Amino acid sequence: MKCTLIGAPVQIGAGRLGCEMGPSALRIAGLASMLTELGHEVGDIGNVAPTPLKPLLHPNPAIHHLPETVGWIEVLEQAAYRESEAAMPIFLGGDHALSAGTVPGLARRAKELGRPLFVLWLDAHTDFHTLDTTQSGNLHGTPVAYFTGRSGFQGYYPKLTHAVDPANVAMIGIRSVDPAERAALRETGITVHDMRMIDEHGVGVLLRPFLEKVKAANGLLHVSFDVDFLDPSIAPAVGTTVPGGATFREAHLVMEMLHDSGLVSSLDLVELNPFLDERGRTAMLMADLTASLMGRQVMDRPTPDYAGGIV
Ligand code: EXY
Ligand code: MN
Ligand code: MN
Ligand code: MN
Repeated sequence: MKCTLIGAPVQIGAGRLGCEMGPSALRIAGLASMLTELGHEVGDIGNVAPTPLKPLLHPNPAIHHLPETVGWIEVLEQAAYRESEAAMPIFLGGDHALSAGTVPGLARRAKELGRPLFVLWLDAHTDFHTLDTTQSGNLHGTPVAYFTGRSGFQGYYPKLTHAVDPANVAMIGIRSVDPAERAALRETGITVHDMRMIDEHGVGVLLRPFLEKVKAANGLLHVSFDVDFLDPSIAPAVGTTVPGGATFREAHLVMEMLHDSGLVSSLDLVELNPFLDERGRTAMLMADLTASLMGRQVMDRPTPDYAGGIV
């Protein structure tokens, strides 16, 4: 499959700096060569830059970096629409505010193809705040609210011409939701599988019906993968860690099932903060999980360096 890496070094949506280094860390982790070894034709357009800043001021005093965030959303909506014409776009983040750009651009492409866009949100958080409800003012907590058409963004974020139907969104890994988000989520058809559900039923049982729904609708599936979906013990390089996340095998099972479904048409890899990593192990895990998404089988995994220990 043809896929294109698109660097999106957005960091001002997060509460702490560092995601700007995410695209480089994912490239250094060897993502492109891992995908090439799987037989994919991998392109890399480098990093995009935000469109020129507009003077924007929102009454919520907590909000910061609104003009720059809007600049990223605009450029990423254009990039997602453009790059999805001939290849599978893989966005290298950058914080999760970038998905406020990628998802609408992909929804525009899907509309042109006459197919609905579905979104699988792998995250500890629901990212369902509006500009009025966010208390942290960190705009990486808003993308799902924006691209599913919640009010409160008009006049600030770009006009949403292609929204995603909330019924086409499923979230897995949720374990940190603010009261305003919880109240709003109840009003929508978004499927939320929190970690309790995963513990009780297993991630495979929860993911399968969603994949069947996408297939039945002849949909395109966008996967938005936030590092903090994973348990902090295996993925420390993220600024919003929440204990009790997905294990190594739960995460790989999700990716293996997604590959087998043949439904995935685009991917965001977000919230990697290399400043918080330990010798690049989180970046390498994200690349490893992407390889599973792109077809690497468990039986084909490289043998660990057993000789690296005491002989
Ligand atoms: N809900 C909290 C807030 O709005 O600040 C935490 C958001 C974390 C968002 C990260 C990207 O997933
Ligand atoms: Mn900030
Ligand atoms: Mn997120
Ligand atoms: Mn998160």
